[in-house]
Amino acid sequence: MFRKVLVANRGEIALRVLNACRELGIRTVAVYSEADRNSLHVRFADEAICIGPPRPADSYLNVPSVISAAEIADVDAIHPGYGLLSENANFAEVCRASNIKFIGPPPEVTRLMGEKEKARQAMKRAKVPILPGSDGILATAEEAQEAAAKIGYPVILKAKAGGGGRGMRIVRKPDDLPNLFHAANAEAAGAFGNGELYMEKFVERPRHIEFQVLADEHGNVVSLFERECSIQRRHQKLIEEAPSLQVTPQLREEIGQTLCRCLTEIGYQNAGTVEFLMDADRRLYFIEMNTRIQVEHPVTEAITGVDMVKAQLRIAAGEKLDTILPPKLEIRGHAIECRINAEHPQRFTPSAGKITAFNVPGGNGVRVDTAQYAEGVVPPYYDSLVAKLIVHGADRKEAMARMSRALDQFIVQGIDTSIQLHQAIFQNPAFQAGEFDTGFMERFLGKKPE
Ligand code: MV4
Repeated sequence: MFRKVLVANRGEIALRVLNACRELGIRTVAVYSEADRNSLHVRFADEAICIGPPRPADSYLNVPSVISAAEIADVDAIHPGYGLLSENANFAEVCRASNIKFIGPPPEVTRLMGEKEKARQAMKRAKVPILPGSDGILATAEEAQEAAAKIGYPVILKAKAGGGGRGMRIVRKPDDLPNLFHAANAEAAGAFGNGELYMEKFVERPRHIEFQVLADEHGNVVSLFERECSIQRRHQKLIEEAPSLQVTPQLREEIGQTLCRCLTEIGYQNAGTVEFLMDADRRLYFIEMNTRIQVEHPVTEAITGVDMVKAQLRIAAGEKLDTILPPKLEIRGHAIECRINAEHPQRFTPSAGKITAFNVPGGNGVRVDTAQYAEGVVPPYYDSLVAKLIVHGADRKEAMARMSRALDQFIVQGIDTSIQLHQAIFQNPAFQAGEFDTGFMERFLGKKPE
């Protein structure tokens, strides 16, 4: 096992990784920006190194600064958490060149999955279901029109380098295609430095369902089942749950097995998430893969009992999955996560400032992952996530009741948060019945007064 690990992140995920290291007997090194001097990840690490000014580009995203800290502290490995450098293949390559183990997949695999059209073709070859779409990159609007005629409208243009919904355009008729092609191309070029586009059949009102996988460095891959992530606003997830009510045991088994085969073939390693869209016929189609630990991993931890961050560390140290995981993985009960963001309840603008009162709920089946505390400060430079509230119950009904009571007991004063929004969602009959898709929040917010 590693002797010493550097955590290249901040906030709740930095604490989450530090905790896993501590429990495995690994020494820890935190890095922090000038805005995070008083953060808990600095306090709870064995060592902490300041790596620069508050802006992420000047500190947490600065590869030479992070690598210098790792070399000065003489660590064996770096855990990138989520966001920041976690899906940066160049960073993983620099780690490799510096003889520091990057806790994640090999850079070649990260790069493949970052090129969405290539990832799609790789999945197709391995018989993972994909949507009808273009055969590779579309060079011109004319080529796009030909592809759309074959696929059938509506179609969606997506950026090869994309993610997060940027550089995407829905096209409903041939006449609209040229303008939308050029708009998507320009947006993608601006956002990713690469304007290349591909096309898929557009799924109306899809559900967003993702499969969690773990892969060791000996060719073994397991599926830790799915999460339902349709409750989102502007591509930011708000609530995640597992299992999905829409996925039958047969479909879960089928997709899980296909993914294990496919990811072994690709040479995947460590934790990963495979995103699917579910259409009205409850069929699943691959859209993209995330090559990192995700924000919502605790939902999977709750239903499987697997500590995924410890698993990541043990995999990266060379252990085999059969020594890490229980002999048989099974779904136990139902889990839900609410992301508590520091934001204005109506305008959704970030709400930075000092937290004056902070009460975290607890009790049976309740988990809170946060790096915040009373008198703590939410700086304006970073992600607005202040806490994750995760509940686990025998079934969805118990988990829902548990979440409602835990939200009532979660007190954050001094800044605005999304707690009231979550309370309102849990009162909604469609949400309670599990009847929702990725358009739920738009309809929900549209209906409300103000
Ligand atoms: C789609 C789609 C419908 N049809 N692809 C949005 C972000 C990117 N990761 C994929 N996205 C979508 N791709 C086809 N062929 C609808 C979306 C989409 C969406 C997907 C998942 C979660 C929320 C979403 C919100 C709007 C659109």
